[in-house]
Amino acid sequence: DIQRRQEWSDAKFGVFVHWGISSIPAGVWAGRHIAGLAEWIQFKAKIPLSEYGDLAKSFNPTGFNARDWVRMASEAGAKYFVYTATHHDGFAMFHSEASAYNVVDATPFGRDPLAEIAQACAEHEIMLGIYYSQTIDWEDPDAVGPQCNDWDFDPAQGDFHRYWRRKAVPQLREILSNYGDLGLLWFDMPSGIPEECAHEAFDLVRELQPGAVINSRLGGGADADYNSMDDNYFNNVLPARYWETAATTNDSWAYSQRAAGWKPVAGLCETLAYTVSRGGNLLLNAGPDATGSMPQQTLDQFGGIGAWMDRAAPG
Ligand code: JFZ
Repeated sequence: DIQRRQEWSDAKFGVFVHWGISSIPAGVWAGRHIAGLAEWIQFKAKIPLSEYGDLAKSFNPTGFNARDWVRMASEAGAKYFVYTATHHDGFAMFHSEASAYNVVDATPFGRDPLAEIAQACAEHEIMLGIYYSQTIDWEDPDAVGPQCNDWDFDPAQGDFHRYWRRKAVPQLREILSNYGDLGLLWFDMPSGIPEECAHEAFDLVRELQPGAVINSRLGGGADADYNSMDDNYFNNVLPARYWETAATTNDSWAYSQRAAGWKPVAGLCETLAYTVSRGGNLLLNAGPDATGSMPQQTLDQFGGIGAWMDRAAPG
C-alpha cells in the first residue's frame, strides 16, 4: 500500500534503541571482555540460561525516562523510533502474558518501558516501530535454527513450531494490540524461519496494524514493504525499492562498557545526507545503559545532528 510506505519513507530518519538485560554485563562477563556485539554476550560466552536469566533480578533502571529518549530523537530531527521489544536473548522488554521472562514480571523495575515509550512517541508525534527477534530466542528450547541456544538445550529435541505457537505468535499479538498505532515492525535474522510462519507473521501485522510497514528481515519468502540493507551498509546505486540502513554509532548496538569507535558527528551528518539524498531512510542506533541513561557520547552525537539540522535550516 503506497500510503503506508510513503508515510514511513517520508520520516527519513529514525532512532533505533537496543536495550535489554544484556545492557547489565555490557560486554564484560566474569571480568573478561567478550568480543563482538554486546547484545550477543549470552551466545558468545555460552552463558548458562540460569545465570543469564538471573540478570533480570538486578535490572532496575530507575533513570529510565521515555520522554528523555524520545525528546533526544525529536531534537535530533528524527521522525521515528524503533525499540527492541525482544532481542535474541528472548527477554521481553515489554509486559508479556505469553512469557514470564519479561521486564514487568521478572525484574524489580516492574514497569513496562514500551508503554511509556509509546506514550512519549504519541506526545512528540514520533512514529513508533518495534523490533522483534522472530527466529533467534536463546531462552526457548524450541527456538531451534541457526545460532540457537545449543549450550543449554539439545536442538534435536526442539520444535520451532512449538516455539512459534507458544511464544512468538502470542507476543507478536501483544505487541500489535497493546501499544496503539505502530509505524513499522522490524524483524531480524531471516534465516531458518519456516515459510508458513513468516507468512503468518506478515498477515498478522497486516490484520492488526494495517498502517505499519514490514522490513525485509522477516525471511521465509514473505513479502516486505521495504528493504533493510546490511547493517552499516550504504549502497552507491539507487535500489528499486524503499530502503533503510540501520547503523551503529559505535562498534556495538546494545550498550557496551568497552564501546569503541564512536562515530564523529560530522560523519553521521554526512551519512544521513547521503542516505536521504538516495531515497533511503537512516535508522541510527543508541544503546542506553542498564540505569536507563543514554551514554554521554550518544547524547553528544544526536545533539550534534540536531544542531547541524538547525544550522542547515533556511532563515
Ligand atoms: C542483527 C542482530 O543480530 C544485531 O544484534 C542487531 O540487532 C542488528 C541490528 O541486527 O545483526 C545483523 C543482521 C543482519 C546483518 C548484519 C547484522 N546483515 O544483513 O548484514
